[in-house]
Amino acid sequence: MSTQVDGPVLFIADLHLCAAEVATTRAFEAFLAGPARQARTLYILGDLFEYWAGDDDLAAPYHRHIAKHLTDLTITGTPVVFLAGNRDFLIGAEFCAATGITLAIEPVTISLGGRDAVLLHGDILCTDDHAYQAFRQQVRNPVWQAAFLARPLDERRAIIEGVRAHSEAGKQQKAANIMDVNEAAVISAFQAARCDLMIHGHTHRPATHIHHADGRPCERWVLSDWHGTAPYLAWSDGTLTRKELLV
Ligand code: LP5
Ligand code: MN
Repeated sequence: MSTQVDGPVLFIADLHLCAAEVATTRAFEAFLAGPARQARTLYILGDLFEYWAGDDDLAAPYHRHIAKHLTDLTITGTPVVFLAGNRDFLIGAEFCAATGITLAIEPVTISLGGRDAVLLHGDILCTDDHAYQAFRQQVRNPVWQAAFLARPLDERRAIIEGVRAHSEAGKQQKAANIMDVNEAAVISAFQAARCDLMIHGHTHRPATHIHHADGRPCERWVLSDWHGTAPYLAWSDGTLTRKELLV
């Protein structure tokens, strides 16, 4: 086992892995066996899975398959840090133990060559989406989660399918700007983290934005979602670069 201390730091999000997405699954396998092997650390900023109903769902062959590929990476010495997304916040200790990844609670501040960067999934910044934020507050409550996880897996899957249908229908009615980040929430996040660099996913709007917090220019890098290729962000030698592994 070795740690790639001189390798790049990599960031990915919004893969939405599921058995039906064969090309994206292949892209993830190739990414883990390729660029991720050289990484100093791989940060997964949420929505690794299309949804996660609880760690007992690790018994599903597809989930075991993905877990095995993650384990193959962590045992060769690449640390993998996972921040929950709005679809896989029920990933817990059992999944982490099975794969060797580390669960971190957002916001996470890291140092990239001496420059602090704050990492988030991004959904918490979408404060204009009041219906979603109310939903989020409910399902992120540990008491609610314990009660939900106590239900049988089949029942949880059925409930999630209902929420997904509701969410997809609701998104058709919501204005696009409601589902993007709120400027004031972004500024507050920069101020709270006391840094001028932010990396997040969730919105599926890959772009680099400049904001001004307390008169300072601050960079916000939005990660790309995955559709059959492996788009990622790499930090190396003081520079962030968007890359994409084609499979
Ligand atoms: O994920 P994305 O980007 O498509 O949409 C999100 C918000 N939607 C969600 C829901 C997830 O996509 C699907 C559920 C994931 C499973 C989590 C595990 C366990 C949860 C158990 C729940 C009981 O997060 C969407 C945002 C969008 O991002 C952009 O930011 O708009 O938010 C919504 O659509 C939420 C609605 O606004 C409110 C939902 C109320 C739910 C009521 C359910 C009623 C039906 C129940 C039937 C049994
Ligand atoms: Mn998301």
